[in-house]
Amino acid sequence: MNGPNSVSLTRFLIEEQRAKGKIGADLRLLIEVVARACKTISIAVGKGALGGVLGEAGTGNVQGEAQKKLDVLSNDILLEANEWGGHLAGLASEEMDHPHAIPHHFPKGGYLLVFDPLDGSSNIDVNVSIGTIFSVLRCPEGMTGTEDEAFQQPGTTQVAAGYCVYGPSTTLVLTLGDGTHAFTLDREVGSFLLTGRNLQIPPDTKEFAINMSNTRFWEAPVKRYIDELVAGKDGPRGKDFNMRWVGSMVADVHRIVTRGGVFMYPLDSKTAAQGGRLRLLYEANPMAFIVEQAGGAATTGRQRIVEVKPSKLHQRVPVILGSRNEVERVTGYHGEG
Ligand code: P6P
Repeated sequence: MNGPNSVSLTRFLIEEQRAKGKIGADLRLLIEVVARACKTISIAVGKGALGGVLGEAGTGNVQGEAQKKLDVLSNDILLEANEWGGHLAGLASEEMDHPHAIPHHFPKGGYLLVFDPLDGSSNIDVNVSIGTIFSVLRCPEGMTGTEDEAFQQPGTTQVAAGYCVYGPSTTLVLTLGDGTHAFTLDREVGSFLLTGRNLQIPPDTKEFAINMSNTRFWEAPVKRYIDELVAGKDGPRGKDFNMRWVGSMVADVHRIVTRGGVFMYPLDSKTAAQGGRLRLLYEANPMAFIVEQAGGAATTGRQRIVEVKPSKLHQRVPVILGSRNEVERVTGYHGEG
């Protein structure tokens, strides 16, 4: 609860700035504005069928996916929250074909915000956890922040990344490049309070997350790895494993950041033509930054996700992330061919 020893997100950011001088006023404002937008989204999500925001919006996005009303609403909330502050040069989103320019009557800043406003949309109408994922970049010299190319930076250049999971509690997980930290929304006060400092993902696990219905499409190294997990204690791993698949990356990653595990949406013959299923700039890169800062690992199966050089704004990549020893094992299998 919000007591004398509770640390709000604002206090955390100010104390980090005082101690390490790494969070200037613009970045602090950016994080606080995004957090405030997530509170607004949490309220809209929480209304469910009573809010008149479930179901399809009747529009489609650049991914060729039908947009849910909450997808569009969440996107608008994040745009409106971030336009006036003077901290951004531009914004990009899963729901927009190209970057959104800061309106001329507002000042511009040096950061770029790229986000998936509401990930896991297929779960919205069935009351399963969903979330917002965001990544903060610097606008490259000589660019305005409205070009696709301004956002096409490898994940190693991220200044900050986070997600907000709208579940039984609303929890913001954030990295500014110095550890991964969790803040839970105190709904009575309306503040995010620090509930986890320097989260550490256990290097080993007995829990894996993958959509098993894609088994027939997997590459051999993934098939080998999953077969070994399913073989359990009678197989080469000598221990039993458990499986979870929420169908909402934010929920699966939050479980892994909280108690360990490995999450996989690997390259398969179904998604090979697009390069994978999940989007690099606003799903894979922020989650990889968060996971690595919590001691985990994140690869495409063939390289660190954050070292992929983007060539398109909505580029897709394979994703294997979580407990380091498991990610290294399955990545090693890829290296063996
Ligand atoms: P599938 C949600 O649409 C998403 O982008 C991720 O959040 C989730 O992990 C994945 O797709 C689920 O994909 O193929 O299992 O429906």
